[in-house]
Amino acid sequence: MKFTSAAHHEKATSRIGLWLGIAFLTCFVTGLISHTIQHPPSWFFWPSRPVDLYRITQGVHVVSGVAAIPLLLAKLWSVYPKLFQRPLVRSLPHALERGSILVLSGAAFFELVTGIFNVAQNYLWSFYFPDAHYAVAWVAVGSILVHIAVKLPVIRRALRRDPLPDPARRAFLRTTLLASGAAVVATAGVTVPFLRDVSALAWRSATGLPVNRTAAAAGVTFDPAWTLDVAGRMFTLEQLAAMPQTTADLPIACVEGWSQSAGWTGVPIADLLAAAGVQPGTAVKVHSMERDGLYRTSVLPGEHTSDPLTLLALRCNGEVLSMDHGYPCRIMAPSRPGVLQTKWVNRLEVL
Ligand SMILES: Nc1nc2c(c(=O)[nH]1)N[C@H]1C(S)=C(S)[C@@H](COP(=O)(O)O)O[C@H]1N2
Ligand SMILES: [Mo]
Repeated sequence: MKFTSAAHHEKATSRIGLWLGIAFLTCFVTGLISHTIQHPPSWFFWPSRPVDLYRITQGVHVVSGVAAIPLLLAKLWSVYPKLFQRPLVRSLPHALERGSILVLSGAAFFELVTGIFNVAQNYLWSFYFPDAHYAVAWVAVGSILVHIAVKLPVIRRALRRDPLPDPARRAFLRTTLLASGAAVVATAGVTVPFLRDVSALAWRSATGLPVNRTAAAAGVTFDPAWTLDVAGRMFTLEQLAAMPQTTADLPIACVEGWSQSAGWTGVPIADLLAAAGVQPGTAVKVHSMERDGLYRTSVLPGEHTSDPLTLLALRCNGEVLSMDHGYPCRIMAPSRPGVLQTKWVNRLEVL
């Protein structure tokens, strides 16, 4: 392709840059939400309703990240001749501009590639994904801001409407949007129910409710002597099953991208805490039978323990829980990341 072609026009570049900026900002904000729910500072508040709230923010995170990949490729394609222009550095602003593009492209690639591999549950690296993905997100956003600041005059000129857009340029923009849309449709089925059948890459949720970490992988086995410790009071499985049960459609929304709803039945945590003499709305730490493993415990904030749909679930879709889904009981709370829906629970500790 010649460097003078439609793709390399500054208007095309700026238009794609604008879309890419919107996709990245959306991805960044929803990513921050996800990170903060999992590492909540004291001021943080996350509502337990609507039930699908976290499922939606995390779905938007994954979908906007996927949409950004073709946009990033098109953007790089549309500017690449410039990347080889000599001299490499002309002035301080020029050096800043070049440096920011280098950091920006590197960080953006890192985020999108690690994100996709995380969705595929394919960990080809040795670093801890959430920390690295979170840290590099700030680098990406910082360099985007520098890039926009440096390019503002060009962007302003370029984004002004022109009366007669050139057809080749429009075709390039259209192709870029189509590629982005196709990437979304191919993957969004992992989280958007009505796209499940058309998404080629939605293999995680193809058959029934996916399992993340099987009982075997977690080293958890059935223990006939199991009891549940609620703030020092013990409950047997028979006692739990004899308490009034609530059934609700609640999603598991995994940070790895998939989400799926099921009918969960169990004892509301609020009732359990009341039965153990604990004040309603108290935060509790949930412990599981898992010995090690990053997700063997989680914290249920007061907002969640007082919600009548926050369940200690004993059944899924009418059946007793399978070992892999957390037998004898697990947390199923509305608007909560999958990693915090702790399985194989044996203790609720008041915080
Ligand atoms: N004890 C324990 N609970 C856990 C996990 C775990 O590793 N250990 N994984 C979590 C993750 S990441 C998800 S997405 C959900 C998946 O639940 P499922 O396997 O029943 O679909 O369980 C959560 N509960
Ligand atoms: Mo998960």
